[in-house]
Amino acid sequence: KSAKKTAEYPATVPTPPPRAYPKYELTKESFVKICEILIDEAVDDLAAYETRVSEREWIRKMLAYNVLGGKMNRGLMVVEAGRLIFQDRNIPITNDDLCRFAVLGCCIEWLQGWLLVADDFMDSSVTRRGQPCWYRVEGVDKIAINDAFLIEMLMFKAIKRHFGHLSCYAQLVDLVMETTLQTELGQLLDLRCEHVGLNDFTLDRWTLIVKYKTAFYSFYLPVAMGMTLAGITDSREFDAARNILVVMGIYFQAQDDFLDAFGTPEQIGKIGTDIQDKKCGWLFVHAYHSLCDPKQKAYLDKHYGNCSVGSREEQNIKKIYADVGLPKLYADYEQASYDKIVSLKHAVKIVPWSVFEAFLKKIYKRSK
Ligand code: DMA
Ligand code: MG
Ligand code: MG
Ligand code: MG
Repeated sequence: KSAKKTAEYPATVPTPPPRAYPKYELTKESFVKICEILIDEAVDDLAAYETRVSEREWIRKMLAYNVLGGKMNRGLMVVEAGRLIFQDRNIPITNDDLCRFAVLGCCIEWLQGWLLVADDFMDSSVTRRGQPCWYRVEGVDKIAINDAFLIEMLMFKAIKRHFGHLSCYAQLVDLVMETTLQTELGQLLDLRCEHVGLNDFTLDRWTLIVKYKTAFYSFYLPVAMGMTLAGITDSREFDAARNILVVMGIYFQAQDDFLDAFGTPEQIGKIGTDIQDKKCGWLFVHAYHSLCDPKQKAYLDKHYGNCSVGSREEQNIKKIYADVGLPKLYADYEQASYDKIVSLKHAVKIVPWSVFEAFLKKIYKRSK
């Protein structure tokens, strides 16, 4: 079936076929190897666009900097979902199948890569994955904006190269585009907070922001990709999976918000910026609306979003968060979220519960 040619239009630069797949080992190293092959393919393809060697080297370096070095949870979950769906149906999975799941997994890592390049620029962040944010690297600065767009389009090229000849191609592209739109709408809602009064930072607003900016691309997309490539077509099953995964994604972003203030940079690979960025974060919402006394609330009114990284005011706000008992509330919330997710177990009929369990295991009580 791979002999069939990718659909090409008259004005398109031809997409060369992918390289032969290596032996896949179900390890993170094997997954990273696929990601490196995709980088090589992407860079090689650019010769047909009259790019010069120096630009191709820029792109190689830029991709390696921004798509490798993460935990790869999202990408690895595509392989895991695919593998478990095949296993559940007693279909033997071939090496090519595993590699295709891994290619889609890498595509999520690229999607995440460009979202983070843009997110760090917009959030004025300092570090990411234990190194300077891409826009802060010498000689990058505003080029990071174009680089973010480039990673996105090179991801679509990779999907075309590896899946263009398959019948699920259009569905995969549509899935990625819809998910990107949802994420961008979430980012808009998140970034607009800078111009919204603190009284409007409600739990409902927080839930809406994180559902869109995080849950769809981080949790629904990996499983939906695995389902699509495994040939699942029942839209009710996609709905059922999405309902569970959105709950998981919301919980995941609550963890991200908690770690922004209470995680160490060594643990999380980044320096928290939510307090100075005036984010509608999980900690703030609970502190401001239900836990603070009038004096503490007045301090937040004065300094939240109005202080710098590492400042005394930022430290004091973190102290308020601790004093009002947020770590305990968070621990209870973690348990409640876990229980809620497990209670949704019977909603899925085709995708085995082990897929959701594997995801939950990766994130439950995480500290990085
Ligand atoms: C993450 O929000 C959302 C996207 C779409 C990248 P965030 O700014 O809280 O993420 P981080 O804490 O990793 O900067
Ligand atoms: Mg950010
Ligand atoms: Mg952000
Ligand atoms: Mg964050």
